[in-house]
Amino acid sequence: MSHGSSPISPKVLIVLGSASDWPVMKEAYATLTKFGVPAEVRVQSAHRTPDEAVQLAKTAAERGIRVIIAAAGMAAHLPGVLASHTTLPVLGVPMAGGILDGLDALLSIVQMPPGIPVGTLAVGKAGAINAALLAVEILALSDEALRSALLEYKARLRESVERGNEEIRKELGQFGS
Ligand code: RP5
Repeated sequence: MSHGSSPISPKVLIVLGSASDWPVMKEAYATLTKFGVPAEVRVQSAHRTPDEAVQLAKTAAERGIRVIIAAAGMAAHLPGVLASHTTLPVLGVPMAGGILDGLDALLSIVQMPPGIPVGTLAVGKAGAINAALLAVEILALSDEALRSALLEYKARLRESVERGNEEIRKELGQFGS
């Protein structure tokens, strides 16, 4: 699966261990799109298509990719395998499902041996969104416009908390600071 037919070369590569991860991981793609960051989506499995997954990691940097986001569930080896074949930062997103409902994937992704880091995010949708935001933050280190967009995003988050605070306190008849 490849998304974004624009001629702009993708800066972030999102790799899914299975097409079944897409309903959750499209949140990452949507978040990157909001920041105008071109992203490519591929389905490659560390277990079912190991050669293709390795090839994807080995060629990512030369294609202009700056950050890899990898999502996998169960015995989630994909982020670690990709990380072992590239010097690009790899952000791992554990997928829920199976009898351990994501705890298996979380531990598989987070417990990397020293030498091969994988930045591990939360299980599921929160992790998908945060992986994209972290990728934007990494890209923003050398992109002033992206940094401004992140500052605006945080200001909007603050406003939404303030709105919630006011609504609940108004409902309870609690006024003042
Ligand atoms: C993992 O196994 C995938 O990342 C997915 O989360 C999980 C189940 O895959 P399917 O059986 O739905 O293809 O490799």
